Amino acid sequence: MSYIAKPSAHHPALPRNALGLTRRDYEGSMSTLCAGCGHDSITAAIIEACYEMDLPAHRIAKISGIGCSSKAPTYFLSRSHGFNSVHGRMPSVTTGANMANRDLVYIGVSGDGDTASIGLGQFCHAVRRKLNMTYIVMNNGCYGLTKGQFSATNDKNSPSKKGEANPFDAIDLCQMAIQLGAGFVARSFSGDKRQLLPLIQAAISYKGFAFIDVISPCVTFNNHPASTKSYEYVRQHNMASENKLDYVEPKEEITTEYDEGTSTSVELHDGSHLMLYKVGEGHDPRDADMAIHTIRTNASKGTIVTGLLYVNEEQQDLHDVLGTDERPLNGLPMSELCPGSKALEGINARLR
Ligand SMILES: Cc1ncc(C[n+]2csc(CCOP(=O)(O)OP(=O)(O)O)c2C)c(N)n1
Ligand code: SF4
Repeated sequence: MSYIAKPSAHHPALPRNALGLTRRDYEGSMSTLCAGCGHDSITAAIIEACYEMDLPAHRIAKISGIGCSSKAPTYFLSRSHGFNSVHGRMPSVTTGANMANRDLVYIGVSGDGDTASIGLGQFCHAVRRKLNMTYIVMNNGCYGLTKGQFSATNDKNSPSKKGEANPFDAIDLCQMAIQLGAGFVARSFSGDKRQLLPLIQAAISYKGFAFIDVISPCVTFNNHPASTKSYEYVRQHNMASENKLDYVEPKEEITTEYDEGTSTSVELHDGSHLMLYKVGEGHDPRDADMAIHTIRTNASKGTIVTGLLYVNEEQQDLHDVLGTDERPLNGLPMSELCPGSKALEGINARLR
């Protein structure tokens, strides 16, 4: 309940990570979302990921738009920088923050309404600019906050709770992200923490644009048996339910315990690895065409492919592309930021 504050005291014997912090230190306020909302499970996975990666909370910036999903950052990482922006504008706010301070870890949280409708243009440009961020869409196929209207990711054959038909084809954000040049594209399910956790960890380690579309059922407006974004449907049609993913930090020894030909190891920019066990039959996540083909052929059979769909191990991020200074802009001294009136006169003279 929203009026119940979380107790600040916690058991002294709680396990601690390398920074001496407990999981509680990575939490936020008490959730005000409906009990059973998939978004809360994603919040739990983000908390676990940051705790396990020993991330200092003050080096993280969490940014969102508007929606139940965009409220979620309030419920994790209360010690981090946070900005709850305007509907669909999370990508541009994140771009500005990232340009000013490239040293922070950026976690963007959005909804399918926030990203696939009002924020679609912003999403496209963040992808093509290869912004170094983790972009998580909490995808429930509806506008939860405004009482369950269809969103643009709702499947055509998936009716509303009252049986109203959806006349439009869905936008598949993963396909779109791959086509626009995202370097890391994954799909998961809020009810599959075992899969979601290593994907979030790998996305945070990835340098460049990392996108995770998480099917996250809205228990209040879109969790009826006919909905393709319901717990029941996703559990029955999730192609990766037998798969296993492991995130291996750079400092840990990389061990292999899989059969040749059924798994692969993806190296991320910081030297960490994402170990993939049986990701579909013969699916190579380095092949963008194969990733799109896999998503499309399975979608036509009503199957949702989850796991790491595509990764570009060589991707440059926006700062590499623009050749910006290695140091964050907000750390440069005034003498470098302001070259002086002589330099300005030179620039003005060139424009005359
Ligand atoms: C400019 C603007 N237009 C419309 C709205 C109304 N509005 C608030 S949230 C929302 C959609 C939320 O859906 P989604 O992003 O999928 O998040 P969910 O609530 O389902 O998690 C809309 C249309 C708004 N807040 N601002
Ligand atoms: S309305 Fe739906 S999306 Fe919003 S909190 Fe409730 S269950 Fe979650």
